Amino acid sequence: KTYLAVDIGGTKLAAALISQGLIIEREQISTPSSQSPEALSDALAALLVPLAQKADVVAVASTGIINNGILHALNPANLGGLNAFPLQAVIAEMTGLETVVINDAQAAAWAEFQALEEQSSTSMAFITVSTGVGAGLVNQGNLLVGARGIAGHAGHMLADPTGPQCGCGRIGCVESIASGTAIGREGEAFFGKETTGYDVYQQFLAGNQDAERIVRRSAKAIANLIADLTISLDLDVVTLGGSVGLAEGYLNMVSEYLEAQPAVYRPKVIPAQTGADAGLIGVASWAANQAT
Ligand code: BMX
Ligand code: ZN
Repeated sequence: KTYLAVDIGGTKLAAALISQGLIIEREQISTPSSQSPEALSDALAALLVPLAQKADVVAVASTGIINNGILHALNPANLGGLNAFPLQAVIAEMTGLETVVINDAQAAAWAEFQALEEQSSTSMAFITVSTGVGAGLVNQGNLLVGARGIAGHAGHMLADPTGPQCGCGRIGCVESIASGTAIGREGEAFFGKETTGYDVYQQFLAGNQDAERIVRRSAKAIANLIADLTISLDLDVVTLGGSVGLAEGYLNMVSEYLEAQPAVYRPKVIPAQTGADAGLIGVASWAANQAT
């Protein structure tokens, strides 16, 4: 079968035709900045309708909680304010094809798991530190999706009860402290309005101490998240991805904070292997697995 894989993120919409696990054609557009349901539908139609003619099944990985095919943003700020969208029905209607949908980090986790040398009964978490903090969990070879699609939203576990309010409404989530968005917001006090996470990271690499404090706070929260997931899920390995997760020196800093924990909290931590197409490849492979 040929899969039309789709990745819906806060900044880009990507689509690819995938056959036998290989990408044969790939297209990408920006996520419309006005995140009205109509703008998203129109952008998806422009991207997907031409490719759908060459596909048998549509497999979608999207940011947000995917509950029975409906996208609910946990943190609507990551999607320009959009908080509910009937993703599966809209795409099935516009393509005329069977359509399956899971969360983007869940999909990427599945791709990362396939890329591991040792699989069978391995337990793995993939953590992405980017616009938000997402995670996907594989428990002894099985991807955890959850009855409501929530499984793996570990970016919303508690990092600091005195921390900022997260876009999800809770106080002190990991995402509110560690994400690229959070790093940028913290940086505004030192580097001016509209400072991005990227800007702060560059300042950190250039030796600025305020930037270093902000980046370290993020890395420490991710190290604690890894420890918490390891003690609850008996993890063998954690793969770290996302633009912040893969930034120069970040993984080393996370490892440094993990080293301070007792051994039982420390899994093997490696950089994500599958790169920018993890969501696309992972969701196509997951859809193929569902069918068998
Ligand atoms: C947020 C949440 C997750 C997502 C994660 C990473 C929304 C819209 N998204 O925690 O579902 O997996 O961000 O998303 O609530 P990314 O876009 O940063 O990769
Ligand atoms: Zn939150």
